[in-house]
This record gives sequence, structure tokens and C-alpha cells, in this order.
Amino acid sequence: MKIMEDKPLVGIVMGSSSDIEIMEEAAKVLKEFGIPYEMTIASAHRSPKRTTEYAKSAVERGLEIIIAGAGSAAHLAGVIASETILPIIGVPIDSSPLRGLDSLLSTVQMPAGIPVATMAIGKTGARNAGIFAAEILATKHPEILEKLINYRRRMAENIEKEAKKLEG
Ligand code: RP5
Repeated sequence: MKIMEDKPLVGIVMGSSSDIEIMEEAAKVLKEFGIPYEMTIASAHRSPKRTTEYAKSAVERGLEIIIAGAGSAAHLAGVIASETILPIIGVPIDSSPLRGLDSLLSTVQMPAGIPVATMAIGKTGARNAGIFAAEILATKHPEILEKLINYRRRMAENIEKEAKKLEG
């Protein structure tokens, strides 16, 4: 397990080492916002015990949110959600011949009672998972709120610049 700081607030979990390239996008955002996180691999079907232990110990280890990314029949986020009351953000990964549609449906279509906040497929979803985690944390961490406000302002300024360039 890669611990970025003493006390990670966000756990990033993925089903396979083949998911790292995608899930790094979530990590990049958390780094940008200075949010401590940890990253690990746990598979809902290949290592179910490790997965449930990770979820069950999350609160006592100080995590406040878990981002879970998986491909194919992606039950990782749902299984983790069933073992903790922390909010779970799911990232469907486009690693199968169905290009992520399978993981999108299996992540988003949670039966009533155990929600998973599901993002878009692939790198965009992983990046948004990082931003969404920051937004949840911002409700109680004012320094993260300030960074998010600045991030939004910079995005809007970039659009203004691009528009001016296009309009001539
Ligand atoms: C899922 O199966 C993983 O999340 C990954 O996206 C997919 C393929 O895994 P590998 O066969 O590449 O390990 O569990």
C-alpha cells in the first residue's frame, strides 16, 4: 500500500494492476488539491477477503472517502460500499471488449440501500472521482474548499482566454 502522507483521507482502490494508468488520474487530482491519499489493489472476486478487510478497516484508519475503480463485471465498488458507511465513488474502467459499458452498468446499477456514486467511464471518470472526493471533503475542510473555488475560477478564465482567441 502506497501511503502519500501520515493520515490519508481518501483510499483509491482498483481491481487489478492493469487499472493503475486510469486510477492515477484520481491520484493526480488529490495531489493537486493537497489531499492525503493511499492507493492499493484489491479484487472483489480474486481477493474477496482482502477487499472486505480493506473496507471494514477504512473508518478506523481515518479514511473519509473511498474511490473504487474496476473493469468488466465490476462489483468492487458495490462490495466495498456494503462493508462500510463511508461514501464510495465508483469508476468504471474500460478494460474489457465491451469498452467499459459492462463496468458502467455493474457499478451504477446498485440495488436500493447501498449506493455507489458512479462517475464516467475511464480517465475522465477517475479525474472526476478525485474532484468529487475533494468536493465532499470541502464541506468540512475549508482549505480544500478554497482550492476548489480557485480551480473553478482558473477553468472559467481558461475558457475566456480560448473564446477571445477564437473570436479574434
Ligand atoms: C477487473 O478486471 C479489473 O478491475 C480489471 O479492470 C479487469 C481486468 O483485470 P486483469 O485481467 O487485467 O488483471 O477485475
